[in-house]
Amino acid sequence: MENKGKKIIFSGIQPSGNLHLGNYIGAINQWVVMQEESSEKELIFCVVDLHAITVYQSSAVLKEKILEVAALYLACGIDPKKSKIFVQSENPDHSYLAWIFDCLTPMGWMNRMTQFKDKSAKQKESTSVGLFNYPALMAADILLYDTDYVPVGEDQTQHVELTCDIAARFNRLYGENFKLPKTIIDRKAARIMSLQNPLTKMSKSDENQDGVINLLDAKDDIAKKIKKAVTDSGREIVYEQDKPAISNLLVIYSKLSGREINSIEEEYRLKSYADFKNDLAELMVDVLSPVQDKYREIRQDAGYLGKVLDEGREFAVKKSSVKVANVRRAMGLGRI
Ligand code: AQP
Repeated sequence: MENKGKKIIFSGIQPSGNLHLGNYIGAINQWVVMQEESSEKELIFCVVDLHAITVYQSSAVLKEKILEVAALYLACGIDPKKSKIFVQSENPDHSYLAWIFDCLTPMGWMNRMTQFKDKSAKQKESTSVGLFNYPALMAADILLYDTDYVPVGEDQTQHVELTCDIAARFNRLYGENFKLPKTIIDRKAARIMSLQNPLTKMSKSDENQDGVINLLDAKDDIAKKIKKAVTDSGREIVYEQDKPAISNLLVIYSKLSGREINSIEEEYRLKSYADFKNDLAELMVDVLSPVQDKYREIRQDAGYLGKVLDEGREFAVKKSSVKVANVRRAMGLGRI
């Protein structure tokens, strides 16, 4: 294999809406750190559009969001010389292997997935079979590339555990074909919460967009959203369990500035919420402005983005086609 000895890292984000501060702090920023840490890794970042359609997406919007997400990966610092970026649906091996995993996965395993319970509760009658089967597609994404590590937020660990169960079951039934991946969870990585309801996570699909800072939000919108952010009773700017709103803002401040929370608490000990919020809005604009400038530059050069995604797809297909051929051979599928 080309990258013998290199550890493979795979992750992705759904183009199901606007990328937000949670995706940046909880995912992309960590990918960039990993990318810069060492060259002994092969990093693969996918725009997981097949996952996005587990919930209805308008075709015109989806088309645009796919390019937006890919361009934002680059604008946030993913370097195509060091990492691969591709669009999931451009490699049909993902859905091919997902079907095989659907057939291999007992309903009971899927029934245990808490994310399905949460998301289907919101979708009600329109909940799709695809949303239920989502973890089988995620298992295919990961296992196609002999992934060693999957950097994810805590909400995704159950899916990676299921991926290992599916891989182990396949290996038991048909022989060793899949490597069992591990999750990388940065314990210090925060779960960024909605600015309007600090008990729910910041989410693309949140109906109340005042609670969500999008990476491409205009300067004034950022300032307005921070100003409107709910706060807790009392006036102290401290990180405490019974102060979820101000704690969330402190975590965001800390993640964007690289400073420890207690040093921020100390700085604002005698200051007001308004002072703190003004400074946080300014910090956010300082961090997001260069990302937005870079994003605009990338979108103006469609040829460059196309080339990055073509190269990513070629890399992905080359690797996954070998895996799928082995799987077909192992299972007796077709005339291979
Ligand atoms: N609020 C968050 N805080 C920290 N990390 C987050 N992630 C998402 N939201 C937060 C991390 O981003 C990665 C990609 O997530 P995704 O877009 O594939 O799926 P999601 O977690 O379902 O994201 P959303 O925004 O909530 O999308 P919708 O509303 O479409 O369901 C993951 O690593 C995730 O942990």
